[in-house]
Amino acid sequence: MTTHEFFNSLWKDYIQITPQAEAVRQLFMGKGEEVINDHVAFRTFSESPLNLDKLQAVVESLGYKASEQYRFEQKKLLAKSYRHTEDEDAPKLFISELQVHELSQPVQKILRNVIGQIPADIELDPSIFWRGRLWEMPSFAEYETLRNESEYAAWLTTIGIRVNHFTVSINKLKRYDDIEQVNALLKQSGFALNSVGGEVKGSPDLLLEQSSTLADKITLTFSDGKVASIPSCFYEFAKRYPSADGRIFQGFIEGNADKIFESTNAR
Ligand code: OOG
Ligand code: NI
Repeated sequence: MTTHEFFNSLWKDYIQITPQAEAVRQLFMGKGEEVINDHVAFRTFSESPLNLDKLQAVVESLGYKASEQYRFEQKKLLAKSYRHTEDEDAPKLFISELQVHELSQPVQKILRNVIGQIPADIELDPSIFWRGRLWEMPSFAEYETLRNESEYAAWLTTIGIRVNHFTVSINKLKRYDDIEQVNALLKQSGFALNSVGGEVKGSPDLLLEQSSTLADKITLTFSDGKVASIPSCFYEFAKRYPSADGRIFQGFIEGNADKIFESTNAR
């Protein structure tokens, strides 16, 4: 599978549950811009047949190589970023993993039931990223238990292993080269932004500025029959700056990422 085919399949899956993403793309195209994506992100469970190491093997088969590791103590996450070894223009990947053993006993019990439904010998190929949820929906009470402790656990349990955001590269836009301008355009067009810690995360000094929309909502039926509207996925915008050696910074910033995760919080 080529990277082009990979991202096409991800995009198709993503816009099915995130209609705002196609609307954002159309908005920029209507302004004469070409939308080039900087990175996409995935989330997964530790101690599962789909843990970070397993997903890493899949992205390696696509030509990606791990570049950096990140830790989010409060959110109980580990994450790694990946860059393509040959195609410099291929979007980067950011994969995070929930550290199941660090959560409370009641939450671990719910998650171990979910993880137990994933076949141990599940076929690991790139379609793992758009096969959807591979387990039954939790009950609404279980969802609330997860959410009270970890919004990430609640999101991952209901949405599954699939791309949770694409990211417009502001560097590649012709007219909108300032993140404030991008945010103003989005707000004028009716998109709600994630304002956790301010609408702009990061700074030129940190070599990375980011903003994101609030996730769309989808209506799902829980295992007890309860129907509720819950967060799906969002769109991100990133502007990168050159570091001292003159090269554009290609990493991620923990303090920024910590807030971007909250774009899928249920409100
Ligand atoms: C990933 C959040 C981090 C970034 O660019 O720092 C991130 C997520 O929400 O799963 O995307
Ligand atoms: Ni991101």
